[in-house]
Amino acid sequence: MKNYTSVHDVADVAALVKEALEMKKAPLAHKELGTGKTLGLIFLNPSLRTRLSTQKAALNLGLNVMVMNLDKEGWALETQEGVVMNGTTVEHIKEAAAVMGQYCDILGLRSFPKLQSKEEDYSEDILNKFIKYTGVPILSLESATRHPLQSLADLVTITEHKPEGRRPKVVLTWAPHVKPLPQAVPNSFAEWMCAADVDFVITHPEGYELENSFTEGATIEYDQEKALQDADFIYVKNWSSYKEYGKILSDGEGWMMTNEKLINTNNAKVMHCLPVRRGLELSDEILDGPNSLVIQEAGNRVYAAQAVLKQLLENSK
Ligand code: AN0
Ligand code: CP
Repeated sequence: MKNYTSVHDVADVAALVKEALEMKKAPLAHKELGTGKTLGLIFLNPSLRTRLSTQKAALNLGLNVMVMNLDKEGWALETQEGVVMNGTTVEHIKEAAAVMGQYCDILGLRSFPKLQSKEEDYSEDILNKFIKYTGVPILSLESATRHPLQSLADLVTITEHKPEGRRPKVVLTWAPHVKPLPQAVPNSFAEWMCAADVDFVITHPEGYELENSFTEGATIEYDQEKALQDADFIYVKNWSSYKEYGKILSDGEGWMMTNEKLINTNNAKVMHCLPVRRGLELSDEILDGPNSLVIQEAGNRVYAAQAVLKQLLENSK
């Protein structure tokens, strides 16, 4: 593995999940692997889980870690080619990324979409420029279109909790939100589920279809009640429209996940990447009740990151 930006960078998904589960059993088993090496974590957007779990994973592997909130603590970045920098941007991404590559052996980057232009966001311009100019392996901490560390932790969590002896049914269900959110988490979850040994259904109101390439192999069911029938896992997430790019199309009344909706499921476990809006995306009763896996899921972010960092370190030896 050279970079970790999507499921397509993973040669063997099942083996990576197994590696993460082994890390969970013995977190310090490879504590010499990162000795003398440095991981840089660059944030252009806020984070709680990704920031802390990736630091913890790195420390478990003996890596040094440096964290920078580039949006607040760095110079204003220019990302366009060939511009005269006589405006507000102070430093070009070409130099900034190349300089960070001088200090780090692996660089993690969080860079959300702006949700203004589909073409700009889906070109993954900032992520690709980091890959081009740093000269070191890049670890996505959520990019414009994907969140692969989250998706790996999600698959690890499903693997731990799945029923014995049959393929689990996993349902991704859209939920309401007050702010237009990226499609990165659902895109990424969908492409990982399509690569995993699960029956995968996506449900959302009309107009919230994800970009096709992420959902190939999934069943799309617009009726949430039908979709949830016999589910083993329900993955709740809001996203803004891809078609009418970055827009909120309706208030989504009736789409919040509640205990009542679990009745025709297989006593489904409920997941969410967090942060979650209580009483809007998910009811309090679910989050505080026995079917919620959200805390275990967030806990698994450490071992997902650790399995990926281990592979990046081994491949760069
Ligand atoms: C972000 C998103 O939906 O992509 C980060 C989730 C991990 N969520 C919010 O901005 C609330
Ligand atoms: N789930 C997740 O990535 O959370 P943070 O945005 O807090 O890192």
